Amino acid sequence: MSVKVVATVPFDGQKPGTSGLRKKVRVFQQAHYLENFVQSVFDSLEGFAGATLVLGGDGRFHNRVAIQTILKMAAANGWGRVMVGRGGILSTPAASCVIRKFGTFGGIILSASHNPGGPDEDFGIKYNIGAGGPAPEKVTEAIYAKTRAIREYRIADAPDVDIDTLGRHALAGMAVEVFDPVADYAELMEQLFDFAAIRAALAGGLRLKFDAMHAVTGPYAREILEHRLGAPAGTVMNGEPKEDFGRLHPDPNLVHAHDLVALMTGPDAPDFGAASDGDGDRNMILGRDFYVTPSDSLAVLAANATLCPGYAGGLKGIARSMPTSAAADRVAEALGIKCYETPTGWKFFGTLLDAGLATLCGEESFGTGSDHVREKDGLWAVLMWLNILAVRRESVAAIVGAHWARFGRNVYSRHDYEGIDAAAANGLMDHLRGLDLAGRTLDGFTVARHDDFAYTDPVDGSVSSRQGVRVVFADGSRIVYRLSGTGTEGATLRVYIERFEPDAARHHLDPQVALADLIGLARRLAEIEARTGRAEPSVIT
Ligand code: VG1
Ligand code: CO
Repeated sequence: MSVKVVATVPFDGQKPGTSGLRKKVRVFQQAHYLENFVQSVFDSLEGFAGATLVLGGDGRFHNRVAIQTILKMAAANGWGRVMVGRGGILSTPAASCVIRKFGTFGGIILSASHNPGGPDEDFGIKYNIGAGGPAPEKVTEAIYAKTRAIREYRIADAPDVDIDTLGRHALAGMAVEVFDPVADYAELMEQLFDFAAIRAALAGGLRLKFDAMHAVTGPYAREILEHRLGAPAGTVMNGEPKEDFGRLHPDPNLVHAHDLVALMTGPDAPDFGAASDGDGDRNMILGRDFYVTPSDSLAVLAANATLCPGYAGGLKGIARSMPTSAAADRVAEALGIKCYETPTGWKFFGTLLDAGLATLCGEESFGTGSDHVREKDGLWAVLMWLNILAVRRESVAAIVGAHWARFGRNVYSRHDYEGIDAAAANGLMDHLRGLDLAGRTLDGFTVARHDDFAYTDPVDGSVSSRQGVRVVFADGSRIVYRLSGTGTEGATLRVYIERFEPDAARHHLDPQVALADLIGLARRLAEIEARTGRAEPSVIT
């Protein structure tokens, strides 16, 4: 094999964020940029000689180019085999599934998830460990340290591999196995959920629509929903993965999934609607003219999990990210199990899942999942909802309404201020940290606690600090502020507002109305308009 050793110098800012390294495509297109990062990943790992790596991405612009580069670098660095999803396609949860099923050393996922794609948009890369989950912070820190010291990388001098033909190919002495990215994942879903019951419900008139947003879940949803479950052709909309996601913003929320939302709120709406993001790990759940917040979705899934064959034995525990509402905590309490509170990002759930402390996990950012893989999983959540609908034979709104009536409602909203000036955003966070709020009463709310969330992992003892400023009031209401770690332009401020409402007569109020006083307080406390120039958030979920 002919290996080139290429001299290079470090790039600034190759620090993985909430979920891998995300930058503009143009940044990744610079000579040596991707190579530096990939070599740094390999240099931070030990013992992979001859081992297998899983590789794939969400199909966005630059995916194919990056895959060829990574294959040649893997060969030159001594990997034994790389398993590549056909066409370079592999959803994030399917990558986790395949890493676990075949016991591979790890995997590389190419995605900027919910960020737009195309030559002027975003690209991303992240490394997943052998357990199938995102690299924990100690690994991402080691990778970052390598990026700052890198002097050379290794790459095979070989022609491109045909990644569109299934089967085994040779690349400079390494095996490249092109596999069907859907089959193993679909098989796992069949083990967890009652496909016969869902099929019967669909045949009996349950109508659904799934918006793949021209991203990676199209082929998965068609195979599972239309072929295996018998939903009519056309159930999956925007089902062709496109390099620019058809110029859509592949973020399944009320703003960006507007076609689906219009359908679900229009005349003759289906019973159930759902959407997923760029790389297939997020989900949005809708009923007929009804939006299920991700925090509520986690709680409802937890309360109904035993209706699904894969969870019939009950849950070991639940885990949620700190900004996620406490709705799941109430279910955990009723079930007599623990609810863990972690920092934002799926990488923090891995140790809890591996140790058997939690079965279900969720984030307010449209992420839900379980111990079946080590990533959040969009289609999994859709199937779990379908399984529950098939058994309960009630509408989405009725199921959520009954849930609130039993547990009370954690009224919740997130306000995002996207693309604001980074220095202003950091100044705002410093201002919030510096306030002296404990014990004070603001607009009638008494502050019980004011801190910057820090987390000690109960399994491995690792500590993560500065994970979000919390202002918690005596009645349990709270405001949380943090800056996004997935954006590529300026900064994004996220404000999370929550209040517990036990009174069923008030459960059907619009959260923006029910939370209006806290929303106003949140803006004033952080001086959002004065510091960012924004009077209103860009996205409300
Ligand atoms: C956001 C979400 C976080 C999620 C992360 C990755 O991070 O808030 O909950 O885990 O995206 O999701 P941030 O740092 O921008 O708030 V995905 O689907 O983009 O991989
Ligand atoms: Co995603």
